Amino acid sequence: APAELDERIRVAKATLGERVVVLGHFYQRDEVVRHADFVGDSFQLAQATRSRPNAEAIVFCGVHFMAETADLLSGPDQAVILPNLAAGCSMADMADIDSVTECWEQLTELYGTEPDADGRVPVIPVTYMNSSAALKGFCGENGGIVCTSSNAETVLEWAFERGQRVLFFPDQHLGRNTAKAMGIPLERMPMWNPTRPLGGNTAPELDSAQVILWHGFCSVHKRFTVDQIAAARQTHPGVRVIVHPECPMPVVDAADEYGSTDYIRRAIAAAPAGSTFAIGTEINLVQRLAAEHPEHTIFCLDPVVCPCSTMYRIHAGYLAWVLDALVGTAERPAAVLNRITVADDVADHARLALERMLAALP
Ligand code: CIZ
Repeated sequence: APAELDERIRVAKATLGERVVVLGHFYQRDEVVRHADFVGDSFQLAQATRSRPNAEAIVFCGVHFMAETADLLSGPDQAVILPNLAAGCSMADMADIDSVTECWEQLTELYGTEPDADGRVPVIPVTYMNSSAALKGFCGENGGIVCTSSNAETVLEWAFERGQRVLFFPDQHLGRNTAKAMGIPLERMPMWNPTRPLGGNTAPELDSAQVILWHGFCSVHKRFTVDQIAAARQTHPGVRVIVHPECPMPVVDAADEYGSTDYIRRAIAAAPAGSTFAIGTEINLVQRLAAEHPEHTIFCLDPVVCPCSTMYRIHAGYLAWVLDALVGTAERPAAVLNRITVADDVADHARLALERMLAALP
């Protein structure tokens, strides 16, 4: 029963005290978020691990790549726990290390490895935070960098100072929307076609490419449409439409603004009371924002509920289970369940790519 689970979580957390920290992503269910010591986006949460260096266990209520990033940034003696190992990210899974390596080899064959007269290498790999540690490691090892939805433009500027072009993965929409906002024409951002045989990507558009996009997408954000925006404007004249940059380009173009989860939160918090917002992002977050801001009218652009189904795989039962295990009982010794670790050889390179991102920020 929900009340029982709530109580189990409270008791376990109180017993463990400072030994545990619970992190909750913005897209998590309310019954999970209410127990979080920190709530935030993936990167804010990974950084939050550093503010509790004495916690032996970090329970990450989010998805797999986020727990990996927390493991990269936390101390060596801290165990990062993902309450349900089935909580993955379908977008992150759309770029695997083997396919990206194969693409990289083909691009190297096509463009060579020699820097141009300004010292810029042929291609810089850029991975969105929503990717496996292996891909972050790939970027670290190959002169590349990580970005989040709030710093993608700054990171691409960093990349263009060092490279003639960028290979951007896994999210095509974040890559396209960001490159477009930087003035790069659409014909100079072709999509890599992983299904063509070797050499099949030597299409003319690759000759003039500035950003080579991967085919990944977020199954939640790709649901938003231009028609939904038109309907919101009709039913709520004066509505402010804000969408996430993981939405398709026509949707971003039709919105008033676009930005990361954190941008959306700050925009709503700064608006004069009585504002109306139609938001194109995950429903749990939109509903929470609506509850936190009764002074505004806030609704989700998609009238059919669009939760992040993999984030939903963490529910209060899993949280209670991993916390109870950390406490242990007289019969059952304390145990760390569902620990997420990144192998040392990958971790060093992945940290390098994350550090480059931090160094690139103003
Ligand atoms: O980075 C995150 O946590 C996600 C999924 C989106 C965002 O904009 O914060």
